[in-house]
Amino acid sequence: MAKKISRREFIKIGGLGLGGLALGGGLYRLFGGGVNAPAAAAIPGLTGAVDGAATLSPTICELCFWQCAGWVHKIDGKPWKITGNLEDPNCRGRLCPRGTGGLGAYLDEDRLRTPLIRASQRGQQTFREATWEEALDYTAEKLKKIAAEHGPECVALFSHGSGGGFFKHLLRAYGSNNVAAPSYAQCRGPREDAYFFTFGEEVGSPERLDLRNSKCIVLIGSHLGENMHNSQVQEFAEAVGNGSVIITVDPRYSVAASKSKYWLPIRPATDLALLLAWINVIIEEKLYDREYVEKYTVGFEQLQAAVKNNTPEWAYPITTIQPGLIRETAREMARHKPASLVHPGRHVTWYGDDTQRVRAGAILNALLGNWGRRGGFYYPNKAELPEYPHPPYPEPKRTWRDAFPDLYPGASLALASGICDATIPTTGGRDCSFKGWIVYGTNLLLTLPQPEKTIEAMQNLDLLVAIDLMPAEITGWADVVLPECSYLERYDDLRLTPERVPTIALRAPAFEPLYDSKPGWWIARELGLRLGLEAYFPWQNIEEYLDARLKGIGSSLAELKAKGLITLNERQPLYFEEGAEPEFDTPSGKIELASADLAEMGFDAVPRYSAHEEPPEGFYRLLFGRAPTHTFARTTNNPILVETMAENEIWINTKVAKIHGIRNGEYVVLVNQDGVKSNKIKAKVTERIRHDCVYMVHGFGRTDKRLKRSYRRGADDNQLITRIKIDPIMGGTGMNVNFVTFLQEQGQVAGLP
Ligand SMILES: Nc1nc2c(c(=O)[nH]1)N[C@H]1C(S)=C(S)[C@@H](COP(=O)(O)OP(=O)(O)OC[C@H]3O[C@@H](n4cnc5c(=O)[nH]c(N)nc54)[C@H](O)[C@@H]3O)O[C@H]1N2
Ligand SMILES: Nc1nc2c(c(=O)[nH]1)N[C@H]1C(S)=C(S)[C@@H](COP(=O)(O)OP(=O)(O)OC[C@H]3O[C@@H](n4cnc5c(=O)[nH]c(N)nc54)[C@H](O)[C@@H]3O)O[C@H]1N2
Ligand code: SF4
Ligand SMILES: [Mo]
Repeated sequence: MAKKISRREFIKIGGLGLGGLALGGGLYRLFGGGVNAPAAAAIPGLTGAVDGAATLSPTICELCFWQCAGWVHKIDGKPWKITGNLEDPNCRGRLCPRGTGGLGAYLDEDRLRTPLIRASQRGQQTFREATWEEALDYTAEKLKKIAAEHGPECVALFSHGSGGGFFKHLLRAYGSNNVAAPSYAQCRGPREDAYFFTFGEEVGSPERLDLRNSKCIVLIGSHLGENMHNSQVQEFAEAVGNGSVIITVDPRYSVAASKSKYWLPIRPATDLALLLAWINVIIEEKLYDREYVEKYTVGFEQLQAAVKNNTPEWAYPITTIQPGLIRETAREMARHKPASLVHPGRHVTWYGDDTQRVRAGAILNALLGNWGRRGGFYYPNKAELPEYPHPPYPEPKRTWRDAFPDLYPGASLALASGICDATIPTTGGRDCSFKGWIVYGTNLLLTLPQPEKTIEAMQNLDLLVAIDLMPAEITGWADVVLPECSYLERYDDLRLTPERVPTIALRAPAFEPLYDSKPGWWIARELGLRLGLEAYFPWQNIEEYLDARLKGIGSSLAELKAKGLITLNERQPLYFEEGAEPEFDTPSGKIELASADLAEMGFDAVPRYSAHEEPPEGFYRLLFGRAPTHTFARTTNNPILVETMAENEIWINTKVAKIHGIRNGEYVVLVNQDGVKSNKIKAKVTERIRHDCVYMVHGFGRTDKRLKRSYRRGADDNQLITRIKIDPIMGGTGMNVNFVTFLQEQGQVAGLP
């Protein structure tokens, strides 16, 4: 699809200018050593609380992917604390609880300590300790063999996190472009594609939402405050403080719902019906931004005709939301337009029709006229650095796409789940093209649905390398485990953040790597050298690499080490200016209320509701989400953060608990529709959730014994996700389609005959 290329082109960020930068020193001695710190380093927490020499080094938090810039404080060389960088738009000087507990990632004594090589068959956890020489030689030999026998395209990279960029570079130099991440097909993929089909642009991360100026915010799921993405939560809090109207649609009374004027406890899986009813009201009552719609959009008549019958009365029995409330909330949204925003969501892979559901929200946003408007979606700036020069990458002979020529035409990135499928020789007759997996900072057994399938795929591999910090479940299945040092012990590539205020930020090591762990950039380069790819790694060390990139814009590593972050000067307007004639990267050049791209691919140009399967009698839909002080399973063993929450709970409606004879605080075992059982999990009996679903926080119920603090604490949602609904447009895996009931001690299904 030609448009896909132009999207990629669009995302490649244009030029930038920079000025007014002065070089600073290295680390600062704030006490006892003559303070010479610029304003950015004047951390409030340091005001006289301790004696002794404090030094600061710049970091970028790796506890999640919001990538907040901060400072690591040491007293006499020992870790003290981490604080946010005041100049950083992602954190505005304040880290979230996870980032504040980041020292735990460094201090965790359960960390991987040395390279490991498998000593028996996969599935049995027998490894021998190896030297780096041995482990890297072993890996490189296997990679060479796969390239010679099957072609380099048969190796895929799964990656999540900053260091993944170096492995992506390695893989592309080696000859494969199969780079996947669960953060696409298991997370925000449908959203990016839905917005692309509508506005010709993705939403991106951090999301380009002008929340702080919004007068009305609609959250579909999106449990902000539990989903702790830093500046977004701060802006949401500002909006709440300013009296903005919050409308939260969630079967669960989330933290966000508790801050809302309207909580719509919708029947799970029916949001598309509600969105269509809202569109219907806004069109029928002529509440949309008429001038905006006329000037910037196409497909209005088609949309109007398509939603004609989607009245609030139609939506009521589907969603259980009263028609009066649907009308009232639609009018409320319209009253505040264009500073009225339907949040596009982030983790949106719920029911398999996710691209269309998110698109309905995008259409609503277009009707409210908020794209390019204050309080809606702003236009992010540009942040760019020249690449370190390297030879062009070889052209891969095949990609993951060749295994799926007929499916998921809207996918803009490789599907982690698709690569998994194409590794199993028999899956749906897909070409078994994958022989090697390099897995960087992603714990596939907890984050790819249908873990049995992931295991089957891994059993078909010639090589599985895991580069991780912790003995995560995935490392137990690897042939080679390469221990990366924590983010506090390494440099990484620079953070380029466009947003309202464009910035470039640095992560520098605050400590020497503990044990025999190494930074990702070093591991990738050493593998590159062993594969004969030295032309792609011409730099001797990371300092040289970073300095060269920064010199390209007149800055330097020394400057970034001193400041942590630089702000770029070149700006573009955040909102449409008066009389602007913006071009949208869609087939029509306008915002597409009816999508020509989707129609051409054979999908509905305007989203249409169809019903999803409901839980059988005695079963409840399993929903899952986030807790403020943990990130997935990344942090569940973190010695600081475990103090805040050591296990998860299963939220059960009071009436349901009564039917099953479950008391608050007692342990239950969940069993899903396919008979798969969970680890025991504490019941949270509450009115805060509907009767037809249950809810847990993802990331618990760890199964690797080496994780001493988290082993078998709480339950793992992923284990129970044995069924998925795949989005036909882009291949996202809808995971909220599993149903569970409760087992009592004797192994009987509670409440059932
Ligand atoms: N603290 C913390 N913050 C995080 C993360 C973390 O691990 N920890 N992870 C980050 C990442 S990668 C992501 S993608 C985001 C995810 O965070 P979000 O994008 O906010 O994820 P959701 O899946 O929308 O949120 C789950 C909410 O959706 C509700 N829900 C479930 N099913 C339905 C439904 O059918 N309809 C409606 N209306 N609501 C439903 C649940 O009850 C729950 O409240 O969080 C980010 N922020
Ligand atoms: N069942 C279920 N599945 C899900 C979700 C869910 O809520 N439930 N959420 C989905 C979402 S929104 C997303 S974004 C994806 C995320 O899924 P993944 O990409 O798998 O992300 P994480 O769980 O963060 O991966 C964590 C791994 O990174 C390792 N790690 C931590 N720090 C470092 C480091 O500095 N270096 C290296 N090399 N490794 C490190 C951890 O030890 C762990 O093994 O999962 C998706 N899948
Ligand atoms: S939001 Fe929190 S965990 Fe994520 S990068 Fe920022 S401080 Fe770290
Ligand atoms: Mo995500």
